[in-house]
Amino acid sequence: MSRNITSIIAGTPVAGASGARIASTNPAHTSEVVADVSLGDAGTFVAAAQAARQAQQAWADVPAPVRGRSIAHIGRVVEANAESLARLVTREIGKPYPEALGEVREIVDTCDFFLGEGRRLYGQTVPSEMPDKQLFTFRNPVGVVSVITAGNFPVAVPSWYLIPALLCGNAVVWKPADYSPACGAALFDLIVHGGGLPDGVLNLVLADGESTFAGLEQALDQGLVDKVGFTGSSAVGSRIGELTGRHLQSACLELGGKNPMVVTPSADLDLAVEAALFSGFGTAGQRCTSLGTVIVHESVHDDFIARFDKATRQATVGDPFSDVVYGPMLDEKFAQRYEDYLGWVQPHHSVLGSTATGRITVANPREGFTGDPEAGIFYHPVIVDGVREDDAIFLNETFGPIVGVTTYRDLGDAIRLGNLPGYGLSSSIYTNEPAEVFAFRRGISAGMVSINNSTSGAEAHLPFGGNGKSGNGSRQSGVWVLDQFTRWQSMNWDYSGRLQKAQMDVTELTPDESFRLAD
Ligand code: UN1
Repeated sequence: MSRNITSIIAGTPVAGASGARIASTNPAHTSEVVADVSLGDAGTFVAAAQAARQAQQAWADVPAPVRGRSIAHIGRVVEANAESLARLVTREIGKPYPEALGEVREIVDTCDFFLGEGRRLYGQTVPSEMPDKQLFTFRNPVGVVSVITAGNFPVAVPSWYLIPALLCGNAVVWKPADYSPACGAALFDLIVHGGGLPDGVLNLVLADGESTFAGLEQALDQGLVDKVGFTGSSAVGSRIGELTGRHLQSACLELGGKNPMVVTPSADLDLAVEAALFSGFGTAGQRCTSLGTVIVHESVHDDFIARFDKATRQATVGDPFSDVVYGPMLDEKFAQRYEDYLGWVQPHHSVLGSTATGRITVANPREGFTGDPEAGIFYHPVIVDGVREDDAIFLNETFGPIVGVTTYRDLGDAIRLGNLPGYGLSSSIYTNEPAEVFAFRRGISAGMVSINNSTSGAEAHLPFGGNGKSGNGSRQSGVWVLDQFTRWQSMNWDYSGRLQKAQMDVTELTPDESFRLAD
């Protein structure tokens, strides 16, 4: 069944399409239309920001514990709709159904965390330098938050922004990816209906990237947006950072990754191979936390690569509603970009993991494929061994089912290689040596470090985010994200009945620093 969807501003669907009309299709069966979409334009974005601006103060006036109750209800309604939302995720972006259910679970986890935060949102009472004076801190909402998200996690990652932003008393304009609009509309409905949100507190804008950017620029110029959250490529993230910087704002940026996995001589190789398979090829390698390069000690390289090759050849690829390691690419545009990355394979590399490379078709088959490869956008998994540190494939994010392998001699060099591409999102080390664990943790530039675990699969209440090309140091999730969606206000209250001047009217004690104990 296909649905018609459009932007929703102040509770009202926007009639007509000022942008294009597009069809969102199922990447596992590209002839199946999931939704007919009326895109808006830059003006739609600005109108949504105006509606948010109008609704924000009244929402901030709702007591935080009541907003927390709203989040609690959203969690329960998402849970009650988990299977139908997960089915939609699988249909619209091709994520295997058990993973899609996990993605929905991540929204529920986020709601479960923040429902209680409505009763905390703690400020502090702080002692003053002076008598009869008291100091306090308060968290204030930022105002209007614009959230622009990718479609590889079309509902979980948006919830990391939307749920805490709403809980903190902000109004929101959300622009989901243009290849996952149906998932966007479904999550929008669950949040608005489930949470009982007043009109305009959450607004949905469906638009292409360039119109969104133009709309965001206009809304910032008009003073309608106070904070931007963006998940997507490093290239677009740096444009957004530049734009928000001009308005003296710092965006919350969650960008790409070239996530390393170091496999040391003491590693349990079977465990490392299982993790490399899941983090390299799960979600067809299209997570920002997907494995980029395995950096394996030269003494275990041959053994590791033989096992990794075998496991990858045996992995089932195909219909995301059946039992597969991964399904199709998210959308044709990712397939095209992925073909470019395949062009980075050089004669000095050895290619492993499948019977062929490139698109899986009847003429270019994958052994054990489930379903009809020609119906969708499916690609062979690729392991590229013998990667060198100046190879394009080593230095750049390659969103898709491709994993590089290189070797190292001492751990310092493995850490250097892990940091070399200049990203810094996630990382992993397989070792049974505690000293190696802590040396790696200290040396690696990534915001997230896994020990004997995959680079992907972060839990929803630990700080999530990266450094370098992966982001500007902002962190999402847990209590840490509250600093993105609130601003600290400090207050001092002098009830002494006189003007007590800070630093000047402070009582001095008379310490004797020359005092020594008698021997
Ligand atoms: C992303 O790909 O943008 O840690 C986020 C993970 C998921 C989130 C990935 N929980 O792999």
